[in-house]
Amino acid sequence: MSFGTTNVMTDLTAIAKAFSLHGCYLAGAPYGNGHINDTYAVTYEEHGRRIRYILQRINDRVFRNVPALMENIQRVTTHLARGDATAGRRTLTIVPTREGAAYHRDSVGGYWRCYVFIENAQTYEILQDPRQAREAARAFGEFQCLLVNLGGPRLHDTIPHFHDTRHRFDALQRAVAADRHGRAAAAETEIAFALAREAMVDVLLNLQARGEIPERITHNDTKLNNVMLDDTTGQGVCVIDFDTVMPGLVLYDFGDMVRSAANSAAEDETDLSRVRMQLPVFAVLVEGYLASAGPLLNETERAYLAFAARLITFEIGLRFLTDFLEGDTYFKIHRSVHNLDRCRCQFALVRSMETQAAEMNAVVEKLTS
Ligand code: ADP
Ligand code: GN1
Ligand code: MG
Repeated sequence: MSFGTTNVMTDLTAIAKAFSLHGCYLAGAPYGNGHINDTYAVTYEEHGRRIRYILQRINDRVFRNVPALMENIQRVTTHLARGDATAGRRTLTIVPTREGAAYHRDSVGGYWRCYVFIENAQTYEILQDPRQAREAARAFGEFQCLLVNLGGPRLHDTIPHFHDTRHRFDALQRAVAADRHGRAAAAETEIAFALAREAMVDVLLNLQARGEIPERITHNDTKLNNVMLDDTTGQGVCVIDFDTVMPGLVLYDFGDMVRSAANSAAEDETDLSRVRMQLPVFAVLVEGYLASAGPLLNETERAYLAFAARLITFEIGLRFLTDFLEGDTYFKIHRSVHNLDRCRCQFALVRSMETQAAEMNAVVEKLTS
């Protein structure tokens, strides 16, 4: 499967025609900074008004069962929209194909879907203001709460073992042993950093196996750029990117908010002296998250909030490192050592959280007592 079409305009017009969109196609262009799917914004003119939509080619190398994934998303979006008059802005809305399906297959077998564009709101790659952290965390916490009473069968696991840190650690070890691209030497320091932290990987898995932390429906990809913040009020209006909404642990969701929002630098910052877990932002994240999800959490979940941030940052570092060693087949990259840079940044953040572990736990204790 190839990503990045050579003739985007022509393709997009043809793809857009498959969906139940009205009016006149005006323009379309790549949009956003996701690492997985190919996202485009398309503009239509209808009765003199310009209306935008999101068209996405779903990465079917990453998501092996797109029909199951879209079934999850249909169930989740329908549930979130129920009884909410403002749902068009507050949750993703699938635009069906002209045949009424949730996705379209193009002439080469690619999977496409269309969403209503959430206007007057945006996503951020790096936090601009601590208030954004509060709103993002509150919105993700609210999302978890709203899904507590999703009826019907268990959601599909769209990526098996997604946040199974033991599985991710073992995958790294296999990639190092195989070293199929001769890159292990370049990542010697990072590999050693990872291997020295094996003790972390089973902690949440063991708590889950002992029944101390429950499986719930979680988002599983709660980075800052997966929540839209209102341009006027700054409120977290809409959580997006539902591809990994499936059964999981709320702690991973909280942890990934910290990884992405409390980092003082970008996810791929190469000047590691700029990478730091900002304690005041962490405190605001805890506060925002507890404001919505507080009543949902049990004692153990509360006690592991700070640890979860360190664990998920470590896990995502492992994934970037593994992908680097395996020849960059998973995450989109924009330069040759991009995945290694991302890994280094995640590990620098882990280190920063290690040195601030006591302070992070003290913040949680204060805000939960
Ligand atoms: P990926 O899985 O590749 O991360 P996303 O679904 O997160 O893809 O979309 C990528 C970016 O596109 C988001 O970060 C966001 O900026 C933008 N985006 C996605 N869906 C919408 C939407 N419904 N309205 C407005 N912007 C959106
Ligand atoms: C990917 O799709 P996107 O860019 O929101 C990835 C996450 C990683 C993240 C790291 C399905 O998220 O798991 O944490 O990159 N999504 C998938 O930035 O693997
Ligand atoms: Mg995304």
